Amino acid sequence: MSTPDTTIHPHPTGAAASLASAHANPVDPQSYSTPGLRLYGGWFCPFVQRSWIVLAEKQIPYQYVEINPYRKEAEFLRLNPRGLVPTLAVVTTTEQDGSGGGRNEKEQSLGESAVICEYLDEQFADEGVYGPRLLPAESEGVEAVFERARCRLWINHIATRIVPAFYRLLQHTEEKVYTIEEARRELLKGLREFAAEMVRTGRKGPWFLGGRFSLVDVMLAPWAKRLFLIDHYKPGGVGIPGKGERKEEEEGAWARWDEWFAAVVERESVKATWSEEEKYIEVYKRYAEDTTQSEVGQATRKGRGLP
Ligand SMILES: N[C@@H](CCC(=O)N[C@@H](CS)C(=O)NCC(=O)O)C(=O)O
Repeated sequence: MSTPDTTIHPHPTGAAASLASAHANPVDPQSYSTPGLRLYGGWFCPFVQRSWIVLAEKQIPYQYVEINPYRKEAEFLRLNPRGLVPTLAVVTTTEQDGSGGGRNEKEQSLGESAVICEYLDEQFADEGVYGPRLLPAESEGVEAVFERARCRLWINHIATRIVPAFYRLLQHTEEKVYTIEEARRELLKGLREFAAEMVRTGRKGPWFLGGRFSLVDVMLAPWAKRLFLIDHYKPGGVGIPGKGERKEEEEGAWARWDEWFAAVVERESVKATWSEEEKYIEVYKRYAEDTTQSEVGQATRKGRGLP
């Protein structure tokens, strides 16, 4: 069936095009002690960008395969019956019993961006090779275990407060039972609460954990990068108050938001996984006009939880 979604621009552009072409070839799992990875992605998709950022951050070997998830092709559905990107195919190899060096290959797959990101951080944990862990690890001590739980709490805040509010505002039309102001207030509240948590901990450094970049930053970065679409399409835009327009009690949180946002848009892995801005404007028109048939779009329209 042809929908506004099946005809979208077919491949990444800009920096993301260079990154995709640098990762066009399959990884030979025989040559690694770690699994061989294939990321099925869509250049436009913020959930995909999360996984792509983690692969880039940790310099993990992988193959990038661009697909249109709205077409639900058979090979893709075989890997992920839910038919959503990101989907990560994972090839592991094991020694063949009693043979002279032969290896067996096994392919499995994972969906769900947050699950994929945690899997990558745990599987590629050697800090000497893959850099700092993106979630505090048990080996860092008892404080780190608590910090990891706090990270998950705020990853949950992003998933349940910020991301749904982003789509409610972007898909707002005159026919909705809620007003654009209500949608805007909801998104601003989610962002402000996130920033207020960073103020509360009082850490130096731009990231959620202060000096250390983490999965919390990764989880929100793709929607932070896409806020400009709301400014482009919706009257009044996101409405983050500018300096001098802020209520006194909110000044600290918005200043902290500015600091986090400035750092996130300059992060190499975020820039490297980003296509040309005009292409996002084009591809998100169907959200702004509320004609998308995507699962996210339909769930938002029906007031249900996101897929
Ligand atoms: N909860 C999923 C959501 C993934 C998702 O909705 N991806 C969209 C693209 S942005 C998709 O594959 N849509 C296909 C469809 O709606 O049919 C995740 O975090 O990975």
